[in-house]
Amino acid sequence: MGFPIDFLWGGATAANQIEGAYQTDGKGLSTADVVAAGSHGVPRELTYVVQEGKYYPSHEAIDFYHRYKEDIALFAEMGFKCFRLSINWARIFPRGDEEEPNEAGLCFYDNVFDECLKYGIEPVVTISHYETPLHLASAYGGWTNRRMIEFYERYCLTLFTRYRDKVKYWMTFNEINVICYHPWYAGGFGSLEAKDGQTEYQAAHHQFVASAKVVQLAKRINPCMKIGMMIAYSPVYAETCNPVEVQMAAEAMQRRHFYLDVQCRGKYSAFKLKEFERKGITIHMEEGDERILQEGVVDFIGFSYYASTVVTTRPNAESSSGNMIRGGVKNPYLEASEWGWQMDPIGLRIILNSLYDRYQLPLFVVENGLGATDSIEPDGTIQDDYRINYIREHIREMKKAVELDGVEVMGYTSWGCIDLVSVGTGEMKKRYGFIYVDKDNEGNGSLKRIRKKSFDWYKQVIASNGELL
Ligand code: BGP
Repeated sequence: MGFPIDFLWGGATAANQIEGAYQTDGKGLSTADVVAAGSHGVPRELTYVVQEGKYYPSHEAIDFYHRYKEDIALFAEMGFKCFRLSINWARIFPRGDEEEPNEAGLCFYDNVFDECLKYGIEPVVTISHYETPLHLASAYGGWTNRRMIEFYERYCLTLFTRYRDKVKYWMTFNEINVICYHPWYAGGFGSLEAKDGQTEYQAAHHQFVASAKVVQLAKRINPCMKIGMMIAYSPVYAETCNPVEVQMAAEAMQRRHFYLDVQCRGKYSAFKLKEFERKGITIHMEEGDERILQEGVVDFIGFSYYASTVVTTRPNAESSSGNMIRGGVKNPYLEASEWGWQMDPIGLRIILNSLYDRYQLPLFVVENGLGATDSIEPDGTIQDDYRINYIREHIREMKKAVELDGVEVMGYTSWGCIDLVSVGTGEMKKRYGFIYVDKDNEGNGSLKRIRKKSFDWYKQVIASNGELL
């Protein structure tokens, strides 16, 4: 009973949200470096170049680049078994299309991985997490261009060879399904928001092929490597038992399953091909692409889960502000976070089951957490019971999926284990961490790290392998 003995407990981050040092040691600009901060209700601005006088949160972030030793020591103190981080592509290939990598960038991640391994922390690496070298976006149109496959392969060849004996777990693209909603983040083209259409799906196809190719590449370099996909996945409920709404909800789930089908089963789903036909979308495939997709299926499914959504047929129904895969209406049975995300721990059990039923692959909850405002008490402590409650309830439901339903879950990494920059708003105020970072939305603060109440709580969760919640 309980979680497997080798369950990967830990925390998750992404390079552009923590590292800072955006031009240090030869790093090139990335697509994340030209997105200025917004705030709750105020959208972020994509400026395409760095503009004087604008505030770009990725430029300093929480300065993990210079403080990784201190931060990893804190993760070790919590007993982390793994640490999910991403590699900033523009540190390794500053423009993206060079033949040779930047040695200083490679050294930085050598140091980070060595620091993790020193404490027995397994690095779990996202190869592309919402950033692309800016040059690849401006000169090639990002993932709309098929040449991205070759640049990505070269980048991966460099990583797999260099970190052959340091990194076992990799994920090819963060939230691959987000490319159709936020193409700049996920694909280095277009704008911050978009409707799914021809351009987005063609870009997704290039990512599918790139991902499948590097799954095989990794196995050639080190057969022990485990390569996963990563998707933003959450349940969509019908507001009533009206079959029309139930069908709407099923179609919303199909929009997610399409990405999983390609990366886990190795082919395009029938429902998607029909949809493309109806919409006049044609995916340009080259000879051999279908075979590549079939031969490059992933070893595990990583996914992010924060909140569920509800669909309705009611016209003018009040919408909920949702999350990255947004939309939907208010769920009267759930409470929403300060940022309007409808918190739904049982939803986690539901999706663990639906994913496992459908693919029978090991599942990795690589993002889950509560973005909330924290305040420092007069005695210097941070009493984040709301965060403890959120994570506790989600772990409880994950435990049921393991114990009662027999779902194979390999790990859990809470999102933003240390406070970091929010993707959606660019804020620091939307905090997820067990560790507080002294920095505000305008970029002021000492960057000092402070353990929150949740720090000790999570430590005990890990020490008891999820028994003491
Ligand atoms: C996911 C991203 C993460 C992270 C998280 C929280 O979609 O993969 O990078 O940021 O969402 O979102 P936000 O930062 O908007 O609160």
